[in-house]
Amino acid sequence: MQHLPDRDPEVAEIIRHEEARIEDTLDLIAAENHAPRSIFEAQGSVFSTKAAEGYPGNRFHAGCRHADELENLAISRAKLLFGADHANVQPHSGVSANLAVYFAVLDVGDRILSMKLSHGGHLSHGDPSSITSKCFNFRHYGLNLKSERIDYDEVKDLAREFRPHMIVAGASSYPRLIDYEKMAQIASGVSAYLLVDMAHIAGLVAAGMIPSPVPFADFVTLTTYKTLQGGRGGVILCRQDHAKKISRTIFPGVQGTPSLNLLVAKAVCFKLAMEPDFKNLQKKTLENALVLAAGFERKGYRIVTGGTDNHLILVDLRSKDLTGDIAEKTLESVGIVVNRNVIPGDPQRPDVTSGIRIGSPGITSRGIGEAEASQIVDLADTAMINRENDGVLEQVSLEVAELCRRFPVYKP
Ligand code: DSN
Repeated sequence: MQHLPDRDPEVAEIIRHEEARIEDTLDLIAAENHAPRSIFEAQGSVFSTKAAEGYPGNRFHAGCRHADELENLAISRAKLLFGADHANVQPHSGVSANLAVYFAVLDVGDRILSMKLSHGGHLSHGDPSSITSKCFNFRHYGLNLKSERIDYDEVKDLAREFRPHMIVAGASSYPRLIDYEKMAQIASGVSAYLLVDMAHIAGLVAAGMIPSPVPFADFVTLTTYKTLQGGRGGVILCRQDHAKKISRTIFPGVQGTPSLNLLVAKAVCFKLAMEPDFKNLQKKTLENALVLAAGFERKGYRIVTGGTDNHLILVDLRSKDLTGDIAEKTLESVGIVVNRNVIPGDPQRPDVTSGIRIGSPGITSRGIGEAEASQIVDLADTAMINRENDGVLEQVSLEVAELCRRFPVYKP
């Protein structure tokens, strides 16, 4: 920071504290990651103030020559990265992207079938607390409570009964792969559109580490700051025949001028995601997730679905007489950052929960490998079972701090 400390020391100080928090803690929040500095430079560029309503070649503000170049570049990179016919890179967020898809091809009151939030879905997939549920008529499929996996026969039966206009696949806390081909068959059987929300797993898909929904879905939405390791923002991928409707729904439908500074970061993120280092990072992200799952299982925790195929695990804490809220607070007190999370069929309230969700992207991005991931399990377990023992918690904090020092997020 060259200018902010003079102009606004108070805010500069808060930013410094956040930088220190990031360096000094282990980020195991599955929805987060550490972006390279080039992403922050892109986000903080002069594009921050440009108004550019519309699309390249057809703007409602003058002076958009470079904005057009930038957006065209981001679009072509997104299409290449994901093998998509069309990309809209303007959504401010994943929720904006999902809203735009719903409104592009559905009428208010139309029926949508999606995974329920308490089984791993997302707020914007029609949770009663989300505006999406006020506009559309949602019904939800859950997981089979025995296998804790999607029961495609149940989804098919529900689809036949409910006759949705759209089916949504994708989740924010589902540790397994989704069979997009099956979902597409179910959708096509009832003449419904298929939307896949791959916000969490976009980086793994981009690197070819797990199957892509793009060949099977009418629409794919994603965010760029999770496994994809870019800055904030959303993207919609779709078939060419839906492109015009999506464009109109994003602008002027649900957004005004795009956040061009975020769009610069998206362009950079797509380029970085095509490089061999990124592929390697995503591979290690999967490997670390497996180590975390096996480690917690060895310590006597139940892992929802018995393991993971992606970057996250859901740990059922009940065998340790623990709830998610207490585990989250205890772990944060020693520098391990996770979030409490409901598990399928959770008897606890959503603000208490019986589980924690743990993701491997953040630790992997700072260079942590399998040996240290295993050490993190030991440290987390020691903290949770000794949560009332200040001496043990102090010792765990010191070991977490040492790990953070050995694996800096941002090299000096
Ligand atoms: N979707 C939220 C999550 O998974 O935590 C954050 O974007």
